[in-house]
Amino acid sequence: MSGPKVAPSIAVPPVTIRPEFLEPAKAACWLGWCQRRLRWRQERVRMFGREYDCRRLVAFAAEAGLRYRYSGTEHIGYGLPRPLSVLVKRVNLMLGTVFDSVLLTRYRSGNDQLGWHADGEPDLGPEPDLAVISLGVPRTLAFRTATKPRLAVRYRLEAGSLLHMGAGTLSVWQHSVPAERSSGERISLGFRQLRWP
Ligand SMILES: O=C(O)CCC(=O)C(=O)O
Repeated sequence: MSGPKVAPSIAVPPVTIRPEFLEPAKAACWLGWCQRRLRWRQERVRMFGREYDCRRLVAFAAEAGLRYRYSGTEHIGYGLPRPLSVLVKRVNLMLGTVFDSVLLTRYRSGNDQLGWHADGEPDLGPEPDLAVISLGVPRTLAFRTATKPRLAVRYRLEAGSLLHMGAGTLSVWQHSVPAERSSGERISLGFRQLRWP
């Protein structure tokens, strides 16, 4: 005899998306501001005994004195530029978060990409939150469970959208931005909390 039937659940990451957090004209202004006003850095990765340029550029801004370390890279905060600090406050107000830093990732074309990761660095605390504003051309943000059997979900992120990976997402789900056939540029602003009480 078989037991009671349980309806299969569709597991998806606890992610919320606000598609027009920034209206289109504002998102375009932000794209220009980020391109012109930030200091973009080429990171390097070591694989099989050789060093390569990562297929993306990054920029970092945080409240003074904050430090963010991952995969051999260290970023130090020297204060948030005023427009970014206003944006951080707006995101915090909307999401009830206490983000104090932004790691920006610049995908110069569809050839630039970001591999699977879960932002598990100790500087982000025990249960990190992460929110992402997208600017420029749409790109896919892919999620998969860290353990097998793997579940996978993909979101197409348009300019101006705000995606929030709520608490618990990063401990179960990895994410990536796969390469694709597209020629335009995308910049993502990844909001993080580095100061812990
Ligand atoms: O570019 C994106 O949308 C993802 C950024 C990201 O994965 C991160 O900041 O950890």
